[in-house]
Amino acid sequence: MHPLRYLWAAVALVALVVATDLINVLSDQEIVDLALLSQPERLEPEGEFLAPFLIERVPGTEGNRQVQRFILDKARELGWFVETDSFTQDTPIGSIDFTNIIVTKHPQAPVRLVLAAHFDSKLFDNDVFIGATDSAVPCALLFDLAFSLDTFLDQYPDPYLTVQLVFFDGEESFRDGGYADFIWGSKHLAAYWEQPPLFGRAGNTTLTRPPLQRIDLMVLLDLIGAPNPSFQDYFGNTSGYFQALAGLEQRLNRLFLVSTHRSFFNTKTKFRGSILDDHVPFIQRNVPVLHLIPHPFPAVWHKPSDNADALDMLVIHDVAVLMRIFVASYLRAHPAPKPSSRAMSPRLV
Ligand code: 1BN
Ligand code: ZN
Repeated sequence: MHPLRYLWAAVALVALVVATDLINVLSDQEIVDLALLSQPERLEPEGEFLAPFLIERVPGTEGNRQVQRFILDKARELGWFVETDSFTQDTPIGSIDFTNIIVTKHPQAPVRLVLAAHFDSKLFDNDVFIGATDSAVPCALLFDLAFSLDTFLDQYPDPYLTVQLVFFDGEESFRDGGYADFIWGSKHLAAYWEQPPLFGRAGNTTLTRPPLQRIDLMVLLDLIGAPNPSFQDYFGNTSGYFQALAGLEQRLNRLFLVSTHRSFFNTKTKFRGSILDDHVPFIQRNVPVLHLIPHPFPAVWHKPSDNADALDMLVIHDVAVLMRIFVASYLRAHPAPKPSSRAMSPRLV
């Protein structure tokens, strides 16, 4: 066998082990209990989590600032730790202020499972663009996840791993000017997070490491909410998590806890090609990424018709339940590492 084949076989084996671990870590009863936490009305177009995002929210406009205030208010209501990353940049339409918002359950936990989406909407010169799937629904799903799982997360008062939400600003280009005019917020945050925190640079603990190195996995949600999504296995190093999502979806189906009864995950073929999005600056810095964006994109993509009428509430509900079960399984499967006997043994002189 060619040596590369051994490598691929090893990668596939690791993916299988990761997937099996995550799929089975919760009991049926725990899955049922978590699924029953759903309050689908909060994710409806008039609902508490979605309605505030269904407005034009182009960076630097009042609509964008209104959505920022909503995210900050909701995060404080949750009682999670809130940070902002604000900066100004020259863009093809002039100098624009951007703000990324980061919301963390347990900021002292050394390692983070990041769930991310962009809250800005694309500038249309002669039309109204709401971007219901792009990315109002993904942002609402982040809040649904945080509110519904908060009590579960309280069971880990001093955890090793915590949940961190990232709301990116400026994902959309203003004038389609290539990479320079695109993903303004994520480029800034990834570069900022390469630096160690300003406080406590002395010492070398996980808390003084650059935030980028504290990310265990970044799950980026985009273009979700239209009927019949088909998520693809985009990256070999997170394929195990992709397979785990597909396996958890099957368990939910068997337990009659999802309503669409057809898989959202293409587990048959590996995706060829690349999709540019907010994950790129993080991938470039070796952060493992799971990209939850359907391919093909929704038919309404970057059209004025990407509004509340484009949404399939059953799909949104099913994705919400699946994300909740995935995150709970992920936390359960990643307890704090036991100190190794090497680290515990007295230093030999
Ligand atoms: C996704 C949603 N994207 C923008 N809105 C990223 C993208 C832009 C993907 C252009 C492909 C082409
Ligand atoms: Zn878009």
